[in-house]
Amino acid sequence: MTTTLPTACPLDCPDGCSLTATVGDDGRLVALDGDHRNPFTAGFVCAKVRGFGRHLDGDDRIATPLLRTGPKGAGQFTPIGWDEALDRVAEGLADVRARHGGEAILPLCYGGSNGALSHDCVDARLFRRLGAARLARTVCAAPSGRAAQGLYGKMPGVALPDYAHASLIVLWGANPSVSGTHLVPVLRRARANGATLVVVDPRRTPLAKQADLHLPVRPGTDLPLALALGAALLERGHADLEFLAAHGTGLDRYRERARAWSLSRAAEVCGLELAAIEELLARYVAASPAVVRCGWGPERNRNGGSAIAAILALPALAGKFGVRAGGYTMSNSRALALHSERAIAEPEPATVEINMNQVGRVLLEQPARVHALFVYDSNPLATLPHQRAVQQGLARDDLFTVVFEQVMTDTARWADVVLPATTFLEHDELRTSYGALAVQRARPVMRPRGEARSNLEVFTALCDRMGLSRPDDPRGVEALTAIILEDSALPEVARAGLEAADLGTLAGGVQFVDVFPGTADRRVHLCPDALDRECDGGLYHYRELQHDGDAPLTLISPAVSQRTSSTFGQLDRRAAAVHVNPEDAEARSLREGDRVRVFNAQGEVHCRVSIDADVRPGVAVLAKGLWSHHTDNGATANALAPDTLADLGGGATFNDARVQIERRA
Ligand SMILES: Nc1nc2c(c(=O)[nH]1)N[C@H]1C(S)=C(S)[C@@H](COP(=O)(O)OP(=O)(O)OC[C@H]3O[C@@H](n4cnc5c(=O)[nH]c(N)nc54)[C@H](O)[C@@H]3O)O[C@H]1N2
Ligand SMILES: Nc1nc2c(c(=O)[nH]1)N[C@H]1C(S)=C(S)[C@@H](COP(=O)(O)OP(=O)(O)OC[C@H]3O[C@@H](n4cnc5c(=O)[nH]c(N)nc54)[C@H](O)[C@@H]3O)O[C@H]1N2
Ligand SMILES: [Mo]
Repeated sequence: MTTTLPTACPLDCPDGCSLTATVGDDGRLVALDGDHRNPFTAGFVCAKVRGFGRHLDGDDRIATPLLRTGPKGAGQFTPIGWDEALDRVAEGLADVRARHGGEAILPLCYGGSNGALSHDCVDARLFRRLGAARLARTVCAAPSGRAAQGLYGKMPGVALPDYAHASLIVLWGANPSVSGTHLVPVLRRARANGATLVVVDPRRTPLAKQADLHLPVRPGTDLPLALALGAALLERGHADLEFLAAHGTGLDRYRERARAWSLSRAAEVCGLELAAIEELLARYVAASPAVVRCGWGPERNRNGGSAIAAILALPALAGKFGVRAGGYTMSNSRALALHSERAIAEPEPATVEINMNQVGRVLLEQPARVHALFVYDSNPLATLPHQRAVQQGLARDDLFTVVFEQVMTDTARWADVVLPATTFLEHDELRTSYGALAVQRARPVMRPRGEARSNLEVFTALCDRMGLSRPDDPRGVEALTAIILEDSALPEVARAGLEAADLGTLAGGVQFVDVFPGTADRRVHLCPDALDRECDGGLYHYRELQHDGDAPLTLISPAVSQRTSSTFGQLDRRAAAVHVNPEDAEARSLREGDRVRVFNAQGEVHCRVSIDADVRPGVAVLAKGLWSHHTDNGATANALAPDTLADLGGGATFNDARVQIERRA
């Protein structure tokens, strides 16, 4: 006998699928499929989620709490009971706090694949009450979030299903074929209705191959491209001055910054054909509804914040708002945000802040700042820049490290105590997606595997053990869910859906008709002061990264279909390859499948090479989210990625990595 139950995908992806789980009487997961409750899911799911059973019940799943028995990093552990594990963690944290102060404890969590019950909930209560250091969660979406906030106050974007009505779609540094696959059939429908597709991406992605126009921009140069388009709109009389007068501010300042960028200068800096930029401009001017789907590719470099701002300014300049499917989409996370300070029940202390992108550097070079590291909802050894520093930091004998995880990740191997976590099939979750307009409640569909416990249970237990709980603290799934829903500013229709059927959806609005900027004056700010002050050299100031002769290739590390960031990396044992253009391969006498060394002053990766005409010359590609078993020396793209920061939001600059490649003997 089997039972089929509703659930919802929590993974870091714009789509927010509604799922059905078919579970056997023995608790086995028989099937996990997409259903139609969230219409955007459209009855299908990606292969990763369909195969979730291999993550749930695979060999790498952590069954019990574990205590380190061998040297750090050796992966030698002995199972212990929860009582002992919680005692050890509580004692370890209390000891560090007593000797070095609360700020010497660093919670390390990104939480992209977590909802409102497993992230920024009782975990935050614990760390705030401990007076722990605060982590700036900058590894993703920090520059784009700042830009979208500054220009539009995070106005909700064009809803992804509305793309079917567009006549021009620009995918700008977004690759929905892997990173949000439910947009793909919508694009197909739009094109069947006559829409034109343009892709701006250094790689010929699957959709770039089908596109009417592909601009293989040099990584990190979206800023000059977007500014040149903006300047040309203004200079050639294509700007919608009436719209800008009614709904915009900052035009003069924008114009002043953009005017230095002619289309031909941009062509040179961006490594593009002038004719291709002219064609993009002409198509954009002519089409309505025209929508820009801005992805996260353009933000992961030193110019990332200004680049996103310049891209998002285009629909305002060109007057593309005001019609269904006209405008832009970045993140829709603000449309159905879930958050409650009352649920945390402790104000955020003004303790020291550590930028997530520089955790390695801090652990290694300023060891006195962090004596206890508590990792959860994150796999830093696989996902943070400057991997060698992260690893050497984790190797510190004086660092007390707790890793709370579902599976034995590269990071967990360095822990002193490992705590086994439940997955979304085994715990309660409350989740909103950042693309599709859906908010969902997922209830457990099976009993936890082994001894696994949810974040909620574990952080509550730690608060109790450390004497940090208070009688009036909200506790437990029901109380916390009720408070979070009460405090979150959900539109009534979404709230009603959630209450009736665990799923609230929202129809997409028309930008500047039904939805407006969240800025104080409800206008678009083309050059907001706050961003201007934050950027070194001012907003829209382009910073060229000098190519050092020893490392002439730009290494980018985009998302791939096998993983969500590093999640599921244990399931794919195939060796990774660095992809390079035939021209760059020939210049280095590389043949398909050769063993190579990809290196720069910071680190090196030993892997295979794949010769790939879909990668533009001058660029090398090594996938995001690799684990140590994917390469010959255990290092990944993150060993080569710098821990310098983007111009806005302290964001990551993974794609500023510069490398050389040579054949290994
Ligand atoms: N399967 C899968 N899905 C995912 C994820 C995953 O890892 N795997 N990750 C999730 C997360 S955390 C996120 S943030 C989103 C990301 O979603 P996307 O933004 O769609 O994905 P990315 O791979 O980060 O980048 C998109 C594209 O940007 C290109 N790119 C790189 N540098 C530049 C540049 O300088 N300019 C331009 N124009 N393009 C550039 C890359 O070649 C890539 O094709 O996806 C989410 N969905
Ligand atoms: N080189 C390179 N690196 C990158 C990027 C890049 O473009 N290039 N992109 C960056 C981006 S966009 C992002 S978002 C980050 C993501 O980086 P991370 O936040 O580290 O994301 P994941 O690798 O998915 O790790 C999440 C971990 O949390 C665990 N987990 C899931 N649910 C729970 C739970 O309920 N409880 C507990 N305790 N654990 C749980 C999962 O098993 C998984 O190991 O990576 C960044 N890293
Ligand atoms: Mo991300």
